[in-house]
Amino acid sequence: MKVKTLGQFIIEKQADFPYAKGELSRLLRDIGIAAKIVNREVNKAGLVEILGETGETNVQGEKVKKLDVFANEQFIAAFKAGGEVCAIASEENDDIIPIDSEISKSAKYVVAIDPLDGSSNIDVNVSVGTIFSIYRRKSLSGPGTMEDFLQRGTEQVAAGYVIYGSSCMLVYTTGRGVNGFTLDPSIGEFCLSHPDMKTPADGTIYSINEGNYLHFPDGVKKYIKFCQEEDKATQRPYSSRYIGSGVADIHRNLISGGIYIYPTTTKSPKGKLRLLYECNPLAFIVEQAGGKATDGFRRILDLDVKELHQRTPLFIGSANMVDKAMEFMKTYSSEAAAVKN
Ligand code: P6P
Repeated sequence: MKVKTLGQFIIEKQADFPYAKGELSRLLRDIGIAAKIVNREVNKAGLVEILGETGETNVQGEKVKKLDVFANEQFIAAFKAGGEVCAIASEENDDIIPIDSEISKSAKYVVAIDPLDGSSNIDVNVSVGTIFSIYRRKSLSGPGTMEDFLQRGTEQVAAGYVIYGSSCMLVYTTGRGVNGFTLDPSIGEFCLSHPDMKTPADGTIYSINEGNYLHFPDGVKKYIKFCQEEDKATQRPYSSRYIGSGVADIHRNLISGGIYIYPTTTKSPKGKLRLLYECNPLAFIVEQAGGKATDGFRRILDLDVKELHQRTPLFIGSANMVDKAMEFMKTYSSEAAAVKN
C-alpha cells in the first residue's frame, strides 16, 4: 500500500472543508510534531534521568512524573510556536494558559489536553497516552478565556489521542470518521495505518478496576456479573482486560470491541476521569467510529462543562455493550432515581 503521511492526509482532507484556510491542518501537524518528541523521550525513559518523581503534585493531587512535565511543556511549546491557538487547558495546570502573542493574534482555536495519561505506568513500561480536544474559540479576540473551554463535547472541532505503546499511534477525528496513523521511526513520519476506523457493535472484553467493586453502583455490580455469566450464545463470560492506562484500554477496545467503565466510587464520587480533556475527546472519537460513550445515563458529549477539571463517570465502547450496561444502571442504580426525579 502506498505510504500516506499524516501531513499528506491532512492536506488531502482539508479539501473537504472549502472554507478552511489551513489553520486546523497546521494545528494537527503541530500536535504530530510534539507527539514525536514526547514518544522519543517515552521510549528512552528507562535510560535517562527523567524517570521518577519531581517531588511535586499536580492539580489532581497526583505525584508528578518528570515525563508528565516534559510532555506538558512540549505540547504547550508546540501550540505557542504554531500560533493557531489562543489558549490551552491542561490536566497539569490549575488554570487555563492564555496565549497572547503576535503570531496567535488571529488564532481561532483552543486546545484542552491531557499530556500524558496513565503516567504512573511509565516506570513499569506500560503504554501511556496523550489526549487532546480542539474547540473553536467563543471569545472574540485577544487571549482565550475560560468561556472558550466551557463548551459541550458536541462543539468539538477535532479530537484525538496518541498512544505510546509497542508502536506510537496517533488517532483523530474532525467529525468525518476516525483515522489512525502509526509512527515509522525510519522516516520519522506518522503514516496512515488504520483508515476509517470502525469499532465492532459487540465485543467480549470489559475493562474496569474491579478492586473498587464493593463501592460500585448496583447497576455496575449487576453488569459485571452479567459479563461473568456462562452463555455461549452471547460468548460470555467476557474477558476482563484492564491496563490502568485508559488510552491503551480504550484503543484496544476500539479495534477489537469492548467496554471500558470508570464509574463512581467512594474515592471518586463523581467518577475519576475528566470531562474536558479525557472523556469528551475519547467520546467524540468512539462515537465517530460507531461506538457509544455515556455517564451511565446520559451521552457524554451532551453534558454541560461547568469547570475545567470536572469529573464524570465514563461508560465507553461497543454500542451494544454500553446499551446493556445502561440497562442495568437504569434498573438498579440510585442515580437513575436522581435522574428520574
Ligand atoms: P485506577 C490514569 O490515571 C487514568 O486516568 C486512566 O488512564 C486509567 O484508566 C485510570 O485512571 C486508572 O485508574 O483508579 O483504576 O488506577
